[in-house]
Amino acid sequence: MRILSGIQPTGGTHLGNLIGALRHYVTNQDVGEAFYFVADLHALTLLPDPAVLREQTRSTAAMLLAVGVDPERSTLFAQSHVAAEHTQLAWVLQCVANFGELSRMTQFKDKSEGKGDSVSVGLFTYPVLQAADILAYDSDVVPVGADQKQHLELVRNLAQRFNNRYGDDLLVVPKPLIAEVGGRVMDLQEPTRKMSTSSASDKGTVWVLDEPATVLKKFKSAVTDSETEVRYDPAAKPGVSNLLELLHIATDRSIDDLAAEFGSNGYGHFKVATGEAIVELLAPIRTRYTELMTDPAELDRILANGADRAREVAQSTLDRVMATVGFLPR
Ligand code: AQP
Repeated sequence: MRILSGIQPTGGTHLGNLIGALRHYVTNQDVGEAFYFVADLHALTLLPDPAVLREQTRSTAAMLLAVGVDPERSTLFAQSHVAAEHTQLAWVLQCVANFGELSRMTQFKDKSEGKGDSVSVGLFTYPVLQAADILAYDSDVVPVGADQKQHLELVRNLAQRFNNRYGDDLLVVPKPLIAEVGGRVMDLQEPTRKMSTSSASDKGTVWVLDEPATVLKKFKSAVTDSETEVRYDPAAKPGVSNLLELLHIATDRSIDDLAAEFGSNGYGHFKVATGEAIVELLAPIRTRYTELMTDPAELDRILANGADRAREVAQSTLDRVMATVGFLPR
């Protein structure tokens, strides 16, 4: 079984990325052959400063390693190091995708809002490049957060359409792996919105590299509701339910147990306990990340090895696709 997923090197890694995606990268590397990449081609849609993009690509790779991705058991690479294969496959898939379905992608609608005609074509075709990233590796399973569900559905549709046109089983139709609990970590200040790199206020986003005191402060000021009962009910009590999910994940105790323990005594103690559990969860990751960042040459070496392995696999899929659609062999 092949497992593949990617993360953009944009603005730091937050608790949503860690809990919705990265921790599943680690557990899944024992389940099958895993490919994880830093999505720097995708990050270019925001046209970051070149030096910042380089720095964040390395630091995102260090974050994946710090969380527990093991380069001996997984292929870790930078997407741009396999850019030729990913973008050539993306071109073929762009010819299979249609304008209407891409226009319906909610992430595109959100991110292009207010930009009119100046919105970049890269932002529009982003999900097709994502399809190429996934299909190039014959991926069976893609661990992602719930926000990627619609994009994954598109990837499945494109693979099926390609197979219907050119022959069954040419492309593997992947399945998203979205955790029921923790698949959508909510903003601490606006618990009806997902925690996000681009949210308006930094107070609602917990960064993996935040100092412990900052993490605690963010949890203490988390928005809840006007009741006093700690109860799991995401629709009626989104703030409390988000904290309960986080505390459950950080402590491995059941949500029912935790709700019973904190009961109806208000939220103060509950918020502090959640903040402290998250501080504990993040501490070893921060330490390991700091160590890894002292040796950029080693990070580059790991990424170079990963790219060699990734290119081998992606090239073979690309060759198959190119021959299938009717291009002459060189
Ligand atoms: N709030 C979240 N809860 C659970 N999973 C999440 N992911 C993102 N936010 C949450 C998952 O993290 C992985 C990497 O996401 P990305 O490459 O899109 O990185 P990002 O730019 O940091 O993501 P954001 O925060 O969602 O940025 P914006 O909002 O600016 O686009 C993916 O698997 C994603 O599902």
